[in-house]
Amino acid sequence: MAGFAWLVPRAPKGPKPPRSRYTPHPEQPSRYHRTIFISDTHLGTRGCKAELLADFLARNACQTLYLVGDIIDGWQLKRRWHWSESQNHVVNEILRKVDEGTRVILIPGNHDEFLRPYCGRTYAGIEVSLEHVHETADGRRLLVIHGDQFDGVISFANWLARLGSWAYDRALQLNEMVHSVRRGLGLPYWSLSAWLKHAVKDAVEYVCRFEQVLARAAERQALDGVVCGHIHQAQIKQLGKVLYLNTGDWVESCTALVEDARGHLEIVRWAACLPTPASRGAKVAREAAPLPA
Ligand SMILES: [Mn+2]
Repeated sequence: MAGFAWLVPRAPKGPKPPRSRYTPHPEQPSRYHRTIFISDTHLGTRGCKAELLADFLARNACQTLYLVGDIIDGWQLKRRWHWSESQNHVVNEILRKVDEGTRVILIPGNHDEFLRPYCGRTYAGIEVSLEHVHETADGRRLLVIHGDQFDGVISFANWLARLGSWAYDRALQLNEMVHSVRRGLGLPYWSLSAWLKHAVKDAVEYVCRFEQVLARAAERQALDGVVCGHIHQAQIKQLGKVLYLNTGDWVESCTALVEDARGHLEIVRWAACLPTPASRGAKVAREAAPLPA
């Protein structure tokens, strides 16, 4: 055994790291769902709202948890990896669910496509699957898939899906610069922001086409609906015969899709669910009576 001493973690030297505000082991979850779907958590990035996500996972129990892609950001791994204590809590909460009997299914996305070769295997009790058909309590069959597979079909401007608000802000600054340079050269005004508005219109069109293409994929398999992520826009809507459901993300909106015991599906916006410090006592008391699983 002596040869494996390096496997045993050593106690860290120096001062203890500051404790985070998140309590890793609350008494018990206060909300019960049949199924929880989350996606686009982007663990490994600064943008990941890990503290809120760990809190959501700790307080919400379920029979089945679907992790619908872009859970770990492997692209970020190649650049600057960011891993915080809160992100450890997220992993711990997922593993705790496995230990407590929750079925956890991970469907890799494009940012965690390094997991795709492992589809069909189970790691630490987490099933890895390219896509999955989920049957709701009321018998509807839903295709669960990340959604990036169709980026090639939605051929135009798929880079726009990644155009974050920061890029837009930079572009507006750039617009000012372009304007003053052009003025110095005696050229007429050309608005980059107007061009960007056009691009945003394209982005809206991209979202529309994404929804249509995903709905068609479910229809082709004669399914009742599709659950996806990828575009960071939580949504439930009927598109023809198909129910389109998008889980949203944990970078901006902090949303999850949940199914109750009767098969009713809804979007939870966790940041909006959190009590303000003043109302915390009352809110916790109300949540103490658990719903039937
Ligand atoms: Mn994605």
